[in-house]
Order: sequence, then C-alpha cells, then structure tokens
Amino acid sequence: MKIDYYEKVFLILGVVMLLSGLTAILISVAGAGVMVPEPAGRIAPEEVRTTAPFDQPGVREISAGKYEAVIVAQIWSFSPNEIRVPAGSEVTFRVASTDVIHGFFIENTQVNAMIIPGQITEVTQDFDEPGEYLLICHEYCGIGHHNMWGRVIVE
Ligand SMILES: [Cu+2]
Repeated sequence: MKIDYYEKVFLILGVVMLLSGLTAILISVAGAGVMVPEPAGRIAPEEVRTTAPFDQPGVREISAGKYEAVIVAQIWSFSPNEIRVPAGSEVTFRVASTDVIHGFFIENTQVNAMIIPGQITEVTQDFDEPGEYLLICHEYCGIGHHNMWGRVIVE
C-alpha cells in the first residue's frame, strides 16, 4: 500500500519536473528571445586566407570609437595575436578558422565563442577599462593548443 503511494508521488514529481523544464525552454525562447548562435557568414576554410576581409587580418576603425578586429585562427595561433584599441571602444571580432575547431575566449569579458571551420564567428564587446585582456583558444585543437593565445590591449 505504501509503495503504491510513493510510486505515484514520484511519477507526478517526474511529470512536474519535465513540464517545468519545457516551460522554462518555452519562456526563454518565446519570452526572452534566447537563440542558438548562428554563424555571421560562411567561408570555406581553404579560402579564408584569400577572401576579404580575412586576407588582411588586423584592427580597423570603422567609425568613431567602433573597431573591427579581423582574426584568422589556425593551428596553433591567432593572427594577429595582439589587438590594440583605446579605452571606451566597441570592438567587433570577426574570426574564421583555416583548419579545425578553435575557441575564442577573452578573460574578464562576455566573449566566449567557437570558431567552426566553414563559418564566420562574430562577437562584439565594449572595452571601457584600460588593461591587458588575455585571449585564448579554449577548445582543444591539437598538440600545440596551449600556445594558442593572444591579447587585447586597451590603452
Ligand atoms: Cu586550441
């Protein structure tokens, strides 16, 4: 008799948890507009080095206080691996890989992205505080993975 009772309680509990999980997903998608990130564009890995803007990686000012940092990721480096911008800048990183999956993580910021071969990764970040921000690949990409890092210098 007792066993039947507990079985019923746990069945109901299971259904309630399942429904609350589904409700949470529904609210975040329909209410808060949470989406799976989409690639900013497509690019074949073997064409990255010859296709604009990745044929000329670097930092450019696109308008007052707004910068674009075009970065090529390859085993095992970022090119360029040093980004210099003045404090108060908004930087849009455009990153593409010429080979395998890499990560793109900048410490003490919201930047945490994947660089998937065939896709262009785009992420924008404000840099208000001067300093040096470590940029690392945080997706294991082979034997030299630990060497794949750079920095953003905010002056
Ligand atoms: Cu890596």
